[in-house]
Amino acid sequence: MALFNKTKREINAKIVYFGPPFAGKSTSLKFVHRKLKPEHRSPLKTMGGQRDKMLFFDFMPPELGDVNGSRVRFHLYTVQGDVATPSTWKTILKGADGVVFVADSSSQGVTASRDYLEKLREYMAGFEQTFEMTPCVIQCTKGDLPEAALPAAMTQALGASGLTVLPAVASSGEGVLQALSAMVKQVLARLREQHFEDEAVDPNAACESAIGDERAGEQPSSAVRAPVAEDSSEIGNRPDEPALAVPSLEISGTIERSDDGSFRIPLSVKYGAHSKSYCLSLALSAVEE
Ligand SMILES: Nc1nc2c(ncn2[C@@H]2O[C@H](COP(=O)(O)OP(=O)(O)OP(=O)(O)O)[C@@H](O)[C@H]2O)c(=O)[nH]1
Ligand SMILES: [Mg+2]
Repeated sequence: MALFNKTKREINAKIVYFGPPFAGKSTSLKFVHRKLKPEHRSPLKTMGGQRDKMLFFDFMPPELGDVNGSRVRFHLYTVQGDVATPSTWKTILKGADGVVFVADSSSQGVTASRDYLEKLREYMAGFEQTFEMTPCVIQCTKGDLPEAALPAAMTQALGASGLTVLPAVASSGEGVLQALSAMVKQVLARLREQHFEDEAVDPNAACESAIGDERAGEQPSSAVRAPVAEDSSEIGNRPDEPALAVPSLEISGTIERSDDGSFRIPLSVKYGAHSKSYCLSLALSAVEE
């Protein structure tokens, strides 16, 4: 769910690139990063160990305009590596405002893509989310390979009718920005329904206008947020709150260890007169010195 930073008048929306191993998730994310003007995006960052390495950055093209007086920053995430565990994916997917499902449309990739779309539905159901609530755009990669399935065939094979299904070649970048643009458009439509009813923005401008010279050097930009709790959008988003109230955070119970080895830390977030409970899942992996 989008986070609203009232002080900065910024809406932070999270988009996750999800899909089967080797479908082209990392290639797509890196392509988007290269194509954005450096002044509009953060550096590309990685976090985590050998197994579940997260790849992420954020961007905020000025041409997108205001949403009810606030600017929208999009945070893009994926997990790198074919061994990402369900708990890693669930952590990343939690609180997502949209998912770009990177499907592999090569003849060997269709079955895995169908299975992973099913997994995605399952994970989202665990957060009580559906594709009606959290939009999903399907980017069919490897369209350059012989015998690759066309989007219509992928829609049928994946059981994805009702979703936007677009062709792409991640390795050349063809179709990658179009898929992101469709995603951004759907996320903005949801934001508008949820919180912001009278903004006038051009969602198509979000990606296209931010395309820059990929040879340009990186500029420092704003911090990238970590994956956020599912309904943290409520924090600081109430019209009756004083603008300068500062949220406080405390551990509200006993830290437990889950079956998958991660730690579950119960947290209480207080904001003005409001209080909300969260659970932080923390997976630790050793870093070789
Ligand atoms: N021909 C072709 N190759 C692609 C395409 N997209 C990705 N690849 C290649 O497929 C391989 C896997 O791409 P990645 O971007 O690493 O895939 P991924 O989904 O991030 O994979 P994991 O992180 O391992 O799950 C790389 O060798 C890419 O160059 C495409 O559209 N066409
Ligand atoms: Mg990858």
